[in-house]
Amino acid sequence: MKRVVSGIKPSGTLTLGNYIGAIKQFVNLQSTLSDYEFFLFVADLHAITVPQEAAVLRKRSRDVAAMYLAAGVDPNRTVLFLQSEVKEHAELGYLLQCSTYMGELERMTQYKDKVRVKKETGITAALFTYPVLMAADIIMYDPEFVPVGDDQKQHLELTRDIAIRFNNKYGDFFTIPEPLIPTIGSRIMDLQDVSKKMSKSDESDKGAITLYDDFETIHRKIRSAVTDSIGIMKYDPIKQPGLANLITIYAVIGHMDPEEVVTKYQGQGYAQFKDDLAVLVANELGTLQNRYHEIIDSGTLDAILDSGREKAHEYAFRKVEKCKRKIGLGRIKK
Ligand code: AQP
Repeated sequence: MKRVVSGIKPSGTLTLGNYIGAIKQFVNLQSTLSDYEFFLFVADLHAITVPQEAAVLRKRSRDVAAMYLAAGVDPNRTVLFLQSEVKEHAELGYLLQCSTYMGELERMTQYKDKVRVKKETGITAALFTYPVLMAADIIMYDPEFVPVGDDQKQHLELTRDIAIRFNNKYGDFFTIPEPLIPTIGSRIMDLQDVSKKMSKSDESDKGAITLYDDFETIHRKIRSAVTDSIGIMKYDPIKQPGLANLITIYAVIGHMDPEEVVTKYQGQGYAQFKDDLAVLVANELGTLQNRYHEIIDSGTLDAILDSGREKAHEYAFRKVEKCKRKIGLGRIKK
């Protein structure tokens, strides 16, 4: 059976960037790739690479699972689970660390970016080795495809390198996964600082629309989104990056091409476009939030996560046992 694997870490409040770059893409794939099996996890082990409050983390993990279901993930087609409940993830992560070089990890731009910001709070060893655990999360299930946003491209390349190296040394064992990066919306930028991507763990949420925002908040954030003084509707990510970011959001949510959005608002100022965009986003998120509220406190969510844990564990246990034998771990039985 061919497989797709994806995950999101519960490290903050989910943003429109996560929704467009990862969640929506995953749901679309589920309806287009009818002969595939889907594995989807809440990457709580990744969240603790930076300091977290225990109760908040537990709540966020549940929230992420509920949001995926609210967005349309079908539990009959997708194995949905919490990463920390399938212990083999950490085990395979360690085994793969033994096939990964320091130099490879030192080159990871996301690590370098996070170190720059988090210097004063201390850098954990796990933040450094994070991409290896991510490689384990993925190749554990032998997927063909991994839907991610553009920021995860480098980690996916490392995942492939680690899997290829392992296969070269121990014989064909892991499937080499391909990243699936959306053609539009692979990097939604911060609304206040368009040089950086919209992120869920940013201290201020002024530049990020969260999946829980109401219409007034969304309207205010979009109204104050940085654009330019050129005043002409054009999709130009280099010269008009703020506007291009908003056009991208409009295009993805409205199922249009960026150029169609430009044509629609040609000759009008940015204000009308921003007002309409706020309505479009609020409608989409409003529907999502209603479904989320139905799911979050229901016993169904626990039943789905229990069943996901069992199915994922069944696969992961067999994979890790085989992997250990390939490496030479375990006893010789007489
Ligand atoms: N701004 C974005 N635009 C498009 N896609 C995005 N993703 C994240 N931000 C954007 C995609 O969402 C998934 C989430 O992956 P993750 O939770 O493992 O971590 P991340 O990529 O580091 O996401 P964040 O929101 O920036 O989290 P923090 O702030 O905690 O580091 C991935 O598929 C990602 O590409």
